[in-house]
Amino acid sequence: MPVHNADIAAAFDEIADLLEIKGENPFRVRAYRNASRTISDLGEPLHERVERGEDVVGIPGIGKDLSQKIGQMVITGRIAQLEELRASLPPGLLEMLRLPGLGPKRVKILHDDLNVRDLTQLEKAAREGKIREIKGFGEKTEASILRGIEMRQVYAKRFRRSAVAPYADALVKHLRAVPGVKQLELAGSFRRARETIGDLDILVEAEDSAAVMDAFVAYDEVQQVLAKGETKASVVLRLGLQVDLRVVPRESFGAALQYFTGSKEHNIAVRKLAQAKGLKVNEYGVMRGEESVAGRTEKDVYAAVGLAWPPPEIRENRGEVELAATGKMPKLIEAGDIRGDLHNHSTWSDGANTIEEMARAAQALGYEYLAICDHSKRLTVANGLDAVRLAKQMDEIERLNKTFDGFRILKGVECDILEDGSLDLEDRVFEELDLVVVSVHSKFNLTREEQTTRMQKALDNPYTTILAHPTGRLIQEREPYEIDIPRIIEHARQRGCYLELNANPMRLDLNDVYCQMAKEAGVLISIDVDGHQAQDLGNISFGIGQARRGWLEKKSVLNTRPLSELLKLLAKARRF
Ligand code: DGT
Ligand code: CA
Ligand code: CA
Ligand code: ZN
Repeated sequence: MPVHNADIAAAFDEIADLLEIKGENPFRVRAYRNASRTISDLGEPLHERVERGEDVVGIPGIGKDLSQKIGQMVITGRIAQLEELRASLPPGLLEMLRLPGLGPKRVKILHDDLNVRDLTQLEKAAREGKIREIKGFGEKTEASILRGIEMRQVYAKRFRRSAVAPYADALVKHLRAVPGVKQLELAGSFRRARETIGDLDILVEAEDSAAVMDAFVAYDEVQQVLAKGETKASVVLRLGLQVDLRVVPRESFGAALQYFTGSKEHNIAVRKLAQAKGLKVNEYGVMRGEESVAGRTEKDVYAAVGLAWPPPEIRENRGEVELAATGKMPKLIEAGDIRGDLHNHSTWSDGANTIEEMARAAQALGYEYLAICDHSKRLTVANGLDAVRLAKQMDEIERLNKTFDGFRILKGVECDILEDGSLDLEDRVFEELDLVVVSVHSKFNLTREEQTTRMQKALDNPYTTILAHPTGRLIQEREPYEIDIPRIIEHARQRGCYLELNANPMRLDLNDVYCQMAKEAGVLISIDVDGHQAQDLGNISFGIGQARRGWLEKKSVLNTRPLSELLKLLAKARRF
């Protein structure tokens, strides 16, 4: 795995944070921050330069010292100075740094003024009302620190789906290779495509159960074996994730898969229905008295209870059992239904690839279109575009479009929503664009009423096409801001514009429940990766998983439309 520019940038940012906590020379701190920004904006992968034996001195802001550190990082994957810095500070301070709203400056003050060295001491100080006494902190900060600590403890129990997925794939491959394995399925929340995973559940049918158990506990990534029996074992992987494995007989495989896929609430509803018919459903089969009437496949199990087969993603007891009883099921959207992506960045703002590279990558996926929506000027940290640069970018897109066949780059912008709900660029700038994506990147702590009104006002702009990442949450890192999404959905319906399901696996915003709500209201959803590099286009699978959990069908999604139809729908969202 090569070291990406983003990794180097992150390392430099961390060095800057740690130096700042230590109270080092602010110019030195700034040098690392600037270098980090330069590197993330750089089109060219630095590891290639280093591998060619070239020097990186000469890139603005990268002198001899930083250049050496880049070389070290590319070759060894680490920077010695960063590791020394980490070791020289109480590890608790680094945890404090990760709380929302606590930057290095504030962590340093807390450490110096209150001698707080970790989250436990920080929580104690907050509970004792000591933090509000510090100049510049106040009651609101104190409360938000307490809330942040509380959420950390909640987050620690679960993993983001995207963090689990590569481990799940590798483990599945390892187990499938065990001789005698007939069937293998991932069950539980992972199969239901939940955005976070508590533990991973695996079901296997095998000729030789002992061989599967042995291979499982001997797996490379296993850190600890919690239990190992004849047909059941549990381990903890190095990343801290628990995995439960069960070997089940062929005639029960479907029943076990149904049972261990869950959700618990779904299963309870299914069992209740079965009971009314004099049947019992358990992990071994569907039983009438002592006799098993189904169990080999999941479809058989549902059919025996009089239900259509519900896709795993909607098994949350949100209406699917009642609907399945009528023999119907929604035809959920699939990855192949997506015809293009409507929210992507390029080297013009904070993306790592050029417009052309992004477009070629999209075309290679079989897409018909890709919208370039770089940030607007207020986002200076992301090198946001003003009217002049946006006009130049449009020229480039027109020039590039002449070189493509059967594929179109759409002209867009991700325009910042200002505090009062107005947009960061003047309306006339939007005139020539195909679409205007709007989103919030600041003022997350407004009241619910203020935030909702702000967003409504942004939707009211006659050029607004899509509201991106509407709740601003970062899974396992930042809670959504206070906002009344049902009201936003209703407003989007009246206004005739669209809402995004951001497919970045950190965001998945809108969430499943809100997607379902939007579908019922008839508001089209745009599923977009918000790509900052070509490989991000692959994140669409996470978006599809969440969309399916939200009951979305092909027709509920804007970017399943062929280009000609899409252009009509984009134009239709304009109001003047
Ligand atoms: P997770 O691991 O927290 O992300 O969520 P799940 O849904 O994977 O839950 P898990 O691993 O505890 O159990 C997997 C499935 O097995 C669950 O969705 C339903 C079923 N199951 C487990 N324990 C029970 C139980 O006590 N009662 C019922 N009805 N089902 C259970
Ligand atoms: Ca589980
Ligand atoms: Ca489990
Ligand atoms: Zn974006």
